[in-house]
Amino acid sequence: MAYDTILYDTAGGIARVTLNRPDRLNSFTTRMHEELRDALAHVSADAEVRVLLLTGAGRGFCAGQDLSDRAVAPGGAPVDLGVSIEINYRPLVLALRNLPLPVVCAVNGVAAGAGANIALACDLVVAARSASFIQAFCRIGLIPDSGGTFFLPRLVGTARAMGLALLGDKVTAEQAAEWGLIWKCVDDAEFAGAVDALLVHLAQAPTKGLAASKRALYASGNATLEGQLDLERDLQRELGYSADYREGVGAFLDKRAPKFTGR
Ligand code: T3D
Repeated sequence: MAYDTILYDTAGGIARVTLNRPDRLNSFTTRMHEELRDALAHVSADAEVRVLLLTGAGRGFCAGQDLSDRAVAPGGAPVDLGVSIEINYRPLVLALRNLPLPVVCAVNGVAAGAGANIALACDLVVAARSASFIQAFCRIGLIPDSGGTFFLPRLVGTARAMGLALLGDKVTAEQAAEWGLIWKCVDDAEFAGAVDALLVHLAQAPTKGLAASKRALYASGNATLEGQLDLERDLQRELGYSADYREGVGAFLDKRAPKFTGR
C-alpha cells in the first residue's frame, strides 16, 4: 500500500511511523487510519523489528480526529461516531498495546483529543518541552476516547483525570512528566537525539523480555495478586528458555556487554 498520510521506514531493528499531515497538525482521517493499520501489520509481521516509534511531522504530534473529514454541521444530519471508534480508534489502540515489542511515542508538539490518547496508548512516551497534551473532547461535546477514560485515571488518578476530561486544559510536557502521565520531557534541542538513543537502546535489548514485561504490567490493571504471580511465573518460565536470557547471564558472568538477538 502506498502511504499518503504517514511515513514508514525500518532500519536497524527500528520501525518509524510518522503521522504526516503537518498542515492539519497530523489529525486523523479515514485514510490515515487505513495506512496506520497497514503499517502496524507490517511491524507485526517483520521479525527484524524490535522497537516501534510513533511521532508526528511538523510542529504538532496529532490533533485527534480531523474534524473536517466528515459532514458535521449545526442543524445537519447526526453522524454515528461509534462506527469510527469501532473501525478506526479501537483497533489502533489495541494494536499498539498488543505489539510484542516496545512502542515509543515521541510527542514533538501538541497532542490533542485522540492524538493525546493514542500517545498514552504507547509504552514509553517522551515529549519535547514545547509539546502539550489536551483532552479536547469536552470542547466539542465528546468524551475522552481512544482509551482516555482508561488511561487517565490509571496514570494520574481520578481527580486529575476528571479535571483534564471536564475542563480540556492544556497540560505542558513538563507538567505531564511531573504527574506521571508520560515517561519523560526533554528539552527541544535534545529531543531528536534523546529519542534516537532510546530507540537504539531498545532495538538492542532483549525484546522477548521487554514484551513480557509490557504484557504483565498491562495485565496487572484488573488482576489479583495471585493471578499476577501466576502470570509472572509463566512468563518467567518462557523467558528462561530464551537465548537472550542465556546471553544476559553469560555476559554478566564473563564481565562483557551482552549481545541480545531478540530471541
Ligand atoms: O469523530 C470521530 O471519529 C470520533 C473520534 C473523535 C476523536 C477526537 O479526536 S475528537 C477531538 C478532535 N480534536 C480537536 O477537537 C482538536 C482541534 N484542534 C485544536 O483545538 C487546535 O488546533 C490545537 C489546540 C490542537 C492546536 O492549536 P493551534 O493554535 O496550535 O493550531 P491551529 O491554528 O488551531 O491549527 C493549525 C491548523 O490545523 C488549522 O488550519 P488552518 O487554519 O491553518 O487552515 C486548523 O484548522 C487545523 N486543525 C487543527 N486541528 C484540527 C485541524 N483540522 C481538522 N481537524 C482537527 N482536529
